[in-house]
Amino acid sequence: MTIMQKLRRPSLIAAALAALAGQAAAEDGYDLWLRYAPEGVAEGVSAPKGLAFACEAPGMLLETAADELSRGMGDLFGEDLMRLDAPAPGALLLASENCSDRFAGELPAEAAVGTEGYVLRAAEGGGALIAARGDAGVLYGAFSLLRRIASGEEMAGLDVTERPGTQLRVLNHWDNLDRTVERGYAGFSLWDWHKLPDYKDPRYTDYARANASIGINGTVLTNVNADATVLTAPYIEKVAALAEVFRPYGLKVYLTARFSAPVEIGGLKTADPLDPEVRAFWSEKADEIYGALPDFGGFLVKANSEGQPGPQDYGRSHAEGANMLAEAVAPHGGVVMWRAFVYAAEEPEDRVKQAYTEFTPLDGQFADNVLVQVKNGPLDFQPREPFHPLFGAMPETPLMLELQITKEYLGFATHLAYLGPLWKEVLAADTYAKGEGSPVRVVVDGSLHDYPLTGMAGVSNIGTDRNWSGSIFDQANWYAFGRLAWNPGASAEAIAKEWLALTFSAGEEFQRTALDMMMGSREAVTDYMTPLGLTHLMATGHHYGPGPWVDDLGRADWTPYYYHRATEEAVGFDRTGSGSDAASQYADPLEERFSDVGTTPEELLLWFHRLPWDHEMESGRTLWEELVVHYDRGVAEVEEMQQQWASLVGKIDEERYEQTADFLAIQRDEAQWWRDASLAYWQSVNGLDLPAGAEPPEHSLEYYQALSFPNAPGH
Ligand code: BDP
Repeated sequence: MTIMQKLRRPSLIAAALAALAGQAAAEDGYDLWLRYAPEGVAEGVSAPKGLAFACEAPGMLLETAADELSRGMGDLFGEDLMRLDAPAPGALLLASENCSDRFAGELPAEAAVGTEGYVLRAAEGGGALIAARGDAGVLYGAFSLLRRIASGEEMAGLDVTERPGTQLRVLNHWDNLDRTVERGYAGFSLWDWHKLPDYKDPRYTDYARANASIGINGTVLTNVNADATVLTAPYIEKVAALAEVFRPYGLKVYLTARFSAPVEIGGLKTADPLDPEVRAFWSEKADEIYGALPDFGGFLVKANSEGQPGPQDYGRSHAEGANMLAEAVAPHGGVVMWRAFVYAAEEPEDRVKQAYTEFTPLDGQFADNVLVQVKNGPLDFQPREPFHPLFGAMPETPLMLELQITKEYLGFATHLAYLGPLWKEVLAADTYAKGEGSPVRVVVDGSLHDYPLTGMAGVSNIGTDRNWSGSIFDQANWYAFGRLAWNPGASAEAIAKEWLALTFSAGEEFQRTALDMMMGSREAVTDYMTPLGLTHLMATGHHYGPGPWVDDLGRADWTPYYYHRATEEAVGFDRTGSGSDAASQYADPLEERFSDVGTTPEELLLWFHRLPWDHEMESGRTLWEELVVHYDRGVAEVEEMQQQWASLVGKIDEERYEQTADFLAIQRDEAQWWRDASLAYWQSVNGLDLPAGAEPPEHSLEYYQALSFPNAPGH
């Protein structure tokens, strides 16, 4: 690479200047995992000798694939990738069903790659073939090739066939039209509604690239706590402008539909889904939207949950509500993602039982283009929950898995918590729906029940922060969501490794140490926040910090007390037959396993059981002593992460190093706060001394109770 070639790229200029100054180049995280750093490339791998299409008139997605390859290879090798008129030795060849008239080989079989999968194969002279049925497959294949080269894979013998494990791989933005983001810790919403449709921020393109690079093919732009305004004509124009930017990246746009929109913006007196005028409103609205953006994906709906309007306001069922919207979008090929995150306003039964109770009787009643979107656990994105019992219990209804990428309950943006292990725990959990070997993964990928539609949704952690996600390590959660939605069978560790290689391109010691930090991080959070199956102990409203003492909110099931029920004698929620019997919503042998203290995994103990403080644990310690051990371990784990990170100083750029170090210091203090406040509270209830050697809480319970954070983000 000549100096002139190097200097054509701003990132290389910065790198060159930094190298002159004897330090690693400053990076602010904007480039995510798409940095394409030359130092990541394996020895002996060289730049392809140009790029050719297998046809004369490539479609839009193929053009994007070629642009991305040019950009990526240019960064990786410092040489421009020439566009060739015809296939040539050593060059990349892009071929799909729509683009193969100059292609002598065979396209991959539809059964092997579907419409979005691809084949990558090394070709003579250092070239490669990227072949697919659909054009989107070529785009994903292009990103895959770049990812492999950038993370140091050898290219000789490259022979990969991939096909996504789910069809709808969708981000859910909880973004409001005023640009605040519900549960957002990374600044404001990216969508600058006021300047749209005339001004299209270049960042929208970067957003679309990042998603396409990890296989995400849909984005719900608006909050599930929806505002009908987004369905009015001026906003539809704005939405269409965003869709236009996203289209070349295969990213479809979806919107949340406020169920009462017919009343709020349609001038009707009712939103009853069986009312002919209401049905006409929605079908005209769908026609209007599809007129502006013909590839609109469809609607996501939160109905009759936490005060949102819904079909039950008119005595209709969730199925009747969903089917009405489904009918409106069906002629255009749209879908409805109907959320199962429901619990009744009047609290008739254990909150974690209600979604199952409401939805299982509706199995088989939903229209063909409806998916029911189910959170990973039956409560609400806690650091640990058992998997949601609806998985496996609705064989006739495509269920989508909803994960929360933003860390509402895991320390916001400052706590380092890699969520891959949490999500894998859910995907790997056996539902026993068809006997042993029926994990959530095969429900979600559709293979267990032959679902015609499949999908995974991730509640976005993206905002206007320069680094997109609020912290560098939170980018890994966006990345892992995309990679798992593409391949729910992938390992969390493999994904973390890949992300680290792409994000830092640092040496082996860095990768090993950072990987170790990531892999233990979620368990650390569970230890210092909600050990042994305790849950929902966060402070009220904003969920920042501990609030286990709160017992007097508008409704009991919003209070931490509802979930732990601690008294002088015992702690935990009895969900066995002698209690709420939530355990019975799980198939055998899980029901039995969770109903018996002796066979319930300790990590879920107090989720299913109410036990005396002196209950004997596997370790021989009492429950109380064991809780203290977990809290202390959580704090110690964060301290260890701090030391591990400190050992990496100088191995990466200063900017990302320093921010992470500062955030780890915040996390350490907050882990201590969680531990101390929790122990102070439990002691006030159980009257027990701390086990010998345990440090007393730094402050009194009253001190922790008096802390208030009126401006905590995301609320
Ligand atoms: C809870 C959030 C709330 C969301 C709700 C939901 O606290 O902001 O609106 O989930 O998923 O976790 O609808």
